[in-house]
Amino acid sequence: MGKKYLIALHRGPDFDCVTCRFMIELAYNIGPEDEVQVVFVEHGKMYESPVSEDTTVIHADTGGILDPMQNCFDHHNSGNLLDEEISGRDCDPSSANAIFNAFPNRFRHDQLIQALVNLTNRVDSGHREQRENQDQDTRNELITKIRSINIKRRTKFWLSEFQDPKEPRHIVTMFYQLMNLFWAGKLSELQALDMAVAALEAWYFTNSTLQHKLETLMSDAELVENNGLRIMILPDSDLWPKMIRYHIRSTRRWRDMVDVWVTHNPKEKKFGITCMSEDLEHDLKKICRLIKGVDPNLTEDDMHLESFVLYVNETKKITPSLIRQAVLELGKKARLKAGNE
Ligand SMILES: [Mn+2]
Repeated sequence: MGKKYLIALHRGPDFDCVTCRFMIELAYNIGPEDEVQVVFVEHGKMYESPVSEDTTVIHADTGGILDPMQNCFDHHNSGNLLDEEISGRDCDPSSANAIFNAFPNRFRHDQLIQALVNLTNRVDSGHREQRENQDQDTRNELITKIRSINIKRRTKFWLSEFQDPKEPRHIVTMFYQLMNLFWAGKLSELQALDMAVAALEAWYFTNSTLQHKLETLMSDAELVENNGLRIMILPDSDLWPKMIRYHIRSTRRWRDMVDVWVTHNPKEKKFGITCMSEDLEHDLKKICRLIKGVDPNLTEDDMHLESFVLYVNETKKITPSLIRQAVLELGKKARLKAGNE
């Protein structure tokens, strides 16, 4: 049998509430068999109504108390009379940050959650400016989109429009648009919150799976050092080269380790090559010339540059070993150039 939870947040929820609601699910290991009820209370207040004995009541971003043992996570913890040292000390920048610190085993090594909490810390204090600076067109477009949604449908179903958010900051924008609809009386605050939480779930679960896939791919990669140029040849995969590039760039361990990397997608018969250096375009053009040098019959269609990745079609002549040879050649040329200067 599932467990019962009641999560109390403050009226007119902000993005901190969204992040807390999402992180509570991870921290308390809440599954689909469990029952979760979300209630909104006046700013700073506790939920006072009686609940059944088997219900765990969790307060986040309201209640004035920061006490993980009591399931209370409010960074505005000046009301915590039981613990005067805590109220005197610097408060957490957000309640999400307080939850993060309260569950080190769950969150400490989770880079995605760390990034989400950092974002929440920034927007929780500055979301007003963010709201004002939004591009009016994007805003209207989104509002029209949301209006066209049948709000009577079940949350996760009508979320399909937002199910593939690329980054949590897009969800921040989306959430405040939804809150504008709430203030205009077109959406309940629970609907706005649920949509944003579902979007966060989509972002988190897609990316944690992807992150795992990428890490596996990287650990199986071949790293060749040629005259100081570090080349990473990744195993065959159908992962999007742009995604791999983004992952390498945003992971320090990889970023400091690789200069050039090569992917091969045997299904689409395509190679992806990119450089991590600052002189990226120059380097990629050099690779273009090198590959053309090996196969002069190569046409424009066989090779194109897109979003910092050079794509090369696999043909009878353009084989994995040819690409390898061309990329290793780059190491030699780089050394020569350095020697001349
Ligand atoms: Mn708040």
